[in-house]
Amino acid sequence: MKRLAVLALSLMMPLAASAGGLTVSDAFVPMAPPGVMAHAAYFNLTNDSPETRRLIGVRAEGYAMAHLHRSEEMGDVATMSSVDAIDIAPGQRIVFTPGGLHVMLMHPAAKQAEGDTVLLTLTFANGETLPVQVPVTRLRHGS
Ligand SMILES: [Cu+2]
Repeated sequence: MKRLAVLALSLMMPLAASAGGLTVSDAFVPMAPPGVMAHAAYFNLTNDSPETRRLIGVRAEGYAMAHLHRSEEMGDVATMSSVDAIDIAPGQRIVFTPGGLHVMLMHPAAKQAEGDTVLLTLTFANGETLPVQVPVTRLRHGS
């Protein structure tokens, strides 16, 4: 039984994508609640290169818009603001997580189902792009 559990876990592990010393791992997109036209993508972004890299934007296939956002709580009120750029120092890992940094996905062309993937393309100030296939998961994963 233990072996089966390990196999199931490895099948669920999201694939990592990397380019030029930048690696995206543990990426997931919780499904949008019914009737909601926006949801978010989360992942870890690690810089193993010797230079600071600057994330300046993101595209998402199948969505009219995708933006870098940061959630903040002001007392009882949760707010989001857009983020123009994120610097990732050599050796640094930036964590996109519920309640913090996230990629806002707006106006999907089609409803997502669990097991679908969303192609995100991260764009950097030096012109580099990093494509990553992000699995769609059940609501509230990790939150
Ligand atoms: Cu947002």
